[in-house]
Amino acid sequence: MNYSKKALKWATERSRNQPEFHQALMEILPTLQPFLDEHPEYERASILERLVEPERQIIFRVPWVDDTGAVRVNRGYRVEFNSAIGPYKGGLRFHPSVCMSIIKFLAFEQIFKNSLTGLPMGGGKGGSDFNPKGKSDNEVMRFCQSFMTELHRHIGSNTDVPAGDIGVGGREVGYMFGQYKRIVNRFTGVLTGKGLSFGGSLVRTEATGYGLVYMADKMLETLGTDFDGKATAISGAGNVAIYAAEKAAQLGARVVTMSDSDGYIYDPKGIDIAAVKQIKEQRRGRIREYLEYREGAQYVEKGLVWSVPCDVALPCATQNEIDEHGAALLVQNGCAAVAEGSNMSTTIKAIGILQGGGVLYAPGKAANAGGVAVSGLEMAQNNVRQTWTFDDVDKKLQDIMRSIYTNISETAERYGAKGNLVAGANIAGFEKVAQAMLQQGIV
Ligand code: NDP
Ligand code: 2IT
Repeated sequence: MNYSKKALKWATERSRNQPEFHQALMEILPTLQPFLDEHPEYERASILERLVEPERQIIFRVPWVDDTGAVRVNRGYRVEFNSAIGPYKGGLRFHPSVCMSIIKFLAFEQIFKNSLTGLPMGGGKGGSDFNPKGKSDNEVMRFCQSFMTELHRHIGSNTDVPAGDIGVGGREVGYMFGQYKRIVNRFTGVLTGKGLSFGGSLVRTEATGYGLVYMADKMLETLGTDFDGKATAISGAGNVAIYAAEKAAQLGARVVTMSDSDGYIYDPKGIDIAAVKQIKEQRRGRIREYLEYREGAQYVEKGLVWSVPCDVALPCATQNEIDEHGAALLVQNGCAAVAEGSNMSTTIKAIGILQGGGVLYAPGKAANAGGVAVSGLEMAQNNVRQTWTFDDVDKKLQDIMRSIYTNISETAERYGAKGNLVAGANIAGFEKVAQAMLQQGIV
């Protein structure tokens, strides 16, 4: 049995009942084998066994009081997975599905993603099974304060720097930052995605979605085309989906779908993004309300976005949102490129169907790295107490996304997997982290 298979078996056996984490291991470890064949020193140093074991996993109680005066209890998590190349860095997810398996898969992916950005950031992720939906601002504030009352002792601007993810945006980061500052009596860049008046970076709000489209644009370029006139299917209607839609439309795409967990909208004329922003960012409403804004649009309750024919697909909601059925539909309908805004959007079998069906496919750890990349730029600005302009940051984001694309496609080719951006991203992300771990000794 080769080294990556041995390590996969070992890691799977010691993390029972963690299907999402297993899926991430299965997607990543086997693709590293060609690199490991060239570098036997990594097996001698048990790098994979160390890589798949988080440096630290924190689970804590989060008690809070709701608006009726009832005491509620949620569970908080932070997985500090790997700090070989920088402080732990990664978002916080507030969603009822959150459990250790999901946080571990996200933190594990984050190690590779952060490495690909070229910035000095290790991998981490956290969150809670708290459901922000239907909660008042005051309830969200009290929850965030309680969450940070415990989390604060584990994080720091040179230790671990959280940010947003599903259910955590500017409002939540603001409440958590306020509580952190109050407890430690220090104003530091301990979180990213902060408000612009207290250390946030321009472009951080847009970064994941914009970066995703910059990456997809490079993919289309290698296929000899561009976004102009392309029917683009987007899932989700949150932070990543909205700014992916905005940038795709700016590049001439016709964004035909967006969705939330209730259903999707189809607008053949191209989605009115200002309307979606008003529904989601202002009203915190449901995507079905789009019908109030546009005639000729349709709403499909519980429908599958991927059943709408498209040239480009940008999944921006959650893990495993493209399964075998969805992938088969995309191939059938002649979709040319899929770039993942969400983390692990596609099941392993579905990835095989896309790649086998001639669809150019970029995994989330490369395609959605723009968010954490601009988080890294926010940390840099906080460290030098400066604020860069929108254009400065946007330009840096474009450069980073382009260099990630070049790096992963060249790496794939170098290891005999031309066009396989999964292998390219995994090997390129791993290379730097593994080298750092080796040089730092047995830690
Ligand atoms: P938001 O909370 O802003 O939006 C999430 C969107 O996805 C909502 O429309 C939500 O619908 C939908 N969604 C979430 N969970 C489910 C589910 N289980 N089933 C169906 N729909 C669902 O989150 P983000 O936009 O920030 O994150 C979206 C994805 O992008 C996640 O996978 C995240 O990990 C990834 N990502 C985010 C980054 C960031 O900077 N924010 C950076 C890199 C990746 P509903 O409102 O009905 O729940
Ligand atoms: O998945 C991700 O990369 C994020 N949620 C963003 C992490 C960050 O630290 O900005």
